Parts: sequence; C-alpha cells; structure tokens
Amino acid sequence: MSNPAILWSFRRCPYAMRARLAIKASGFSVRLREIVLRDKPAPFLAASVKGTVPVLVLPEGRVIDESLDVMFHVLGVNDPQGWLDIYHTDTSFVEAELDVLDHQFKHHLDRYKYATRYDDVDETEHRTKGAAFLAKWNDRLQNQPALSGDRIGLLDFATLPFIRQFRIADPTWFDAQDWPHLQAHLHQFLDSPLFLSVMEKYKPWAETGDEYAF
Ligand SMILES: N[C@@H](CCC(=O)N[C@@H](CS)C(=O)NCC(=O)O)C(=O)O
Repeated sequence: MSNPAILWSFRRCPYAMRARLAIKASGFSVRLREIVLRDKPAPFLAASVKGTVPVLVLPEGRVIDESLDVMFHVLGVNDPQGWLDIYHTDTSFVEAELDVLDHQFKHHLDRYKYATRYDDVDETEHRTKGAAFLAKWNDRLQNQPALSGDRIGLLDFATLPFIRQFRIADPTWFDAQDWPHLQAHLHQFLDSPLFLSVMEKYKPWAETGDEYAF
C-alpha cells in the first residue's frame, strides 16, 4: 500500500481553508496534520522550508506548498462539482482575479486586520481600500449567483475565506455596509456543510503525533 498524502494545515488560516475546501470537494484523500504556527514541527519544515501552511505532501513525495496549487492539483484529479469550469472557460480572467485577491486585496486586509503588526499604517485607509474590492464583488453578485459565474466554484472558494477574515476584523462595520449580495453569499458559505466540515477542530500533531483522515 502506498503512503497516504499528508496535509499540513492550520485551522484558522484562510489559505489552508481554501485548500481543505478543494480537498473535501474533490474527495482527494489526505491525512491532516494540524500545526501551531509559533511551534512548527521539524518534519513540516523539512517538507517545505518556507514554513507556510498549507503544505500537501503527495504519496510519491512531491510537495505542493502554495494553496492555489493545492486547489488546482486536487481538482485536476477529480472535480465533481465543476469548480474549475470557470478556469477552463476564462483562464486569463481567473488568473487576474486570483492575483488581485492574493496580492492587492490581501495587502489591505492584513494592514486593516493586523494594523498593530505594522509600523505607520492607517487602519481606516486600508479598510477603505479593501472595501473597494468587496464592493466590486458585491456588484458582480448582483448580476450572477456566484463570483465564478452561474455556479459557485474556484473563485468563490478561493476568495470567501479572505472575505470572512475581513468581516471578522469588525463584524458590525462589515454588516452595516451596503453589500447585500456579498453578505448573503458569505453567510451561505459560512452556513454550508462543506465549510463546517473543513472547520472541525483537530489537536496539533506536534503534541499528539495524531493525524486525521480528512
Ligand atoms: N502563498 C501562500 C501563503 C500561505 C500563508 O502565508 N499561510 C500563513 C498562515 S495563514 C502562514 O503559514 N504563515 C507562516 C507563519 O505565520 O509563520 C499560500 O497561498 O499557500
């Protein structure tokens, strides 16, 4: 029998969340090892020196240590809900959107949510700049049911964990914005059995040595 695939993960990390979402949707079988970021286990760092989650170690030893690459890999093996349809029909649009999300939007999200970790940042300025992206996504959802088009797919699941984080910084402020389509889309996601299933709690691997069928 071949080795199982291992997923090094951290429950609250939005990058790890989107990897877990794609893994669940694809039915790709992994053993999940939960880590604590301030106490990274040596075998995790040995798999990927950059030390970020998620890290997927495939049975033959290949390491995938970028969340979008994990999504593309497992959905490339099996994509029963057609999450990649939007990517196949409009590759350049999806690539541009993912780039904006992971760089521009994430830049403002971090400086808004974790303002105290940076020198000299104006939290409100970054909230305003991040909100411009959220407003655009809300407008898109006014005309179509999902960020990925007719059906929820890759763009939605890659983005929603970060929209969730933006809301968590100040839920009262977020809920008071005039983004009814985005707010409804986020709540539908947060209440979904898929999201709830990837947010189960696991004990850290470093403490127990336990990994979990996921
Ligand atoms: N570009 C990476 C980013 C992953 C990332 O930054 N994850 C954070 C947690 S949300 C992390 O592991 N940070 C390392 C640390 O905090 O030490 C990806 O998409 O997988």
